Amino acid sequence: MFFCISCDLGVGGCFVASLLAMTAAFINFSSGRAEPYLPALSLRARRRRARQSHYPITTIKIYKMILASSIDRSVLHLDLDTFFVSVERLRNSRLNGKPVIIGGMSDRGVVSSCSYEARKYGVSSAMPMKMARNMCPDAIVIRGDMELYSNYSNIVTGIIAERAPLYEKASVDEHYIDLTGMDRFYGCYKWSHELRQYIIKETGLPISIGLSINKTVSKIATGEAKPNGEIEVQKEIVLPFLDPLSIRKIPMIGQKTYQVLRSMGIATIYTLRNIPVEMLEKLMGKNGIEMWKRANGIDSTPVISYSEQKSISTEHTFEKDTTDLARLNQLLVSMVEKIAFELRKQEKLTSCITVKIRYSNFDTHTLQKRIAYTSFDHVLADITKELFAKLYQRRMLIRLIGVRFSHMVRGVQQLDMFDDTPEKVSLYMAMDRIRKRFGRNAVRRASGVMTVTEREEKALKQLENALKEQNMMEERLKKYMMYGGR
Ligand code: DCP
Ligand code: MG
Repeated sequence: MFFCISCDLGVGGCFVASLLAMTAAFINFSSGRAEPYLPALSLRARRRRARQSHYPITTIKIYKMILASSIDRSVLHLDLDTFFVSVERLRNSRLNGKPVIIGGMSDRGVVSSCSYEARKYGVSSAMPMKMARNMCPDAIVIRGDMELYSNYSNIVTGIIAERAPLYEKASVDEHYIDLTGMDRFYGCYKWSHELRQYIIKETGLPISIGLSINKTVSKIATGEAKPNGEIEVQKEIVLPFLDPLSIRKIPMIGQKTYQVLRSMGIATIYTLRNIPVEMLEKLMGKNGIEMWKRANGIDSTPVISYSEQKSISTEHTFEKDTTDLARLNQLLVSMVEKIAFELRKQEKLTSCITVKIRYSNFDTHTLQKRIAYTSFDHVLADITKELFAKLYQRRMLIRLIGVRFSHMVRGVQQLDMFDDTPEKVSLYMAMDRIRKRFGRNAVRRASGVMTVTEREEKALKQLENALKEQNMMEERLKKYMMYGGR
């Protein structure tokens, strides 16, 4: 059966059709698999063409992906509904049923979370607060409390950790659980339903879940289950479930990609998955292939256990052991700056800092603290210095210091910007842009940078050490000469 792609209505509808015609590669979907079909060409010409083009290679790769993805998996995705708003409603029931917006209070702040009642007016997260207030003048605007939200986030994680065989904390309010194989003992859906009920009962927070064959489909299912619902998408109905949905529902499609695809007339997942993958590859490179796979319900990314989730750390061993507190604190700040920049680059937040000290006798001590989710230097540096002050009680010579951020989740900076001005957000963004372009040390916090005098002192010390070493060498050489090279 030949398949001719019908486009969703839209300005670029014809564009897709003409692009498809240009590629002259139609897809034979009769077997449910993508096979390049080259019409009206002799067998020889078709063979020659297949040899010249890279289509068959990509197609073979895709076959392999489809095969790999057919291994049965059960992945559960859980996402708390209007998380920050729901927590606020726990402590103030008068907010129930009302339009509520959480975020920076000033006009130049941004929306972090908003209730469904506010969403009806077009308010959405990451929207400038001024715009949100204009859209929904009756909304109750609340300054957020990241410490409180972090606590609730950790309570939910705790409940999941106690019960789930393998789970990943993806963001402050989002978890994945790998339930593969559980069906043999207990129905996956039954288990998921009971877990959801338990979370609601224990925390009072509404949460939605999606159960399916991989992370992408489960996450999309959760989105469809909201608010306060649950959906299971079994393997056989993955494509019919995805087909009518907007491409915007695919997690990796952001605003920009969405606009590009929409301008080409691609609106539904059905249309996207029926575009030849090679064309998407040409258009968007590797991302194009990834997008096509997701649209086809293919995603082999594993659920990464929380304990295996990467941490970021750095250490410094002193050339000469030290007790110089000013220097140690300075160094800690610059170490925090270095790894906090890395954190923001990865669009992550940390909720645990560990400071490590190794004394000159190699005794090693660490101290850690759980904190509210953040990625800001100024917050992290203060806590790091505080931990160091608690840890460094022995006044012995220090050989090494280290800082580590762990318990990381995906998230953006604005999460704890409630108290800060938008200027501070812009400052961070500007600093990171400069660092990305000119290197990590291009901008540094004054407290993490040595003064001219300190730098001169350091250089003098290094010179002294070098002279000492040279003198020692000369002494040894003299002795050697005296004893005739014996
Ligand atoms: N968040 C934020 N800024 C964003 C997106 C989210 O500060 N741009 C915060 C506030 C949210 C929380 O992260 O409460 C979780 O994000 P979600 O995308 O899950 O949004 P909600 O939980 O608010 O709503 P939903 O019911 O759609 O999950
Ligand atoms: Mg949520």
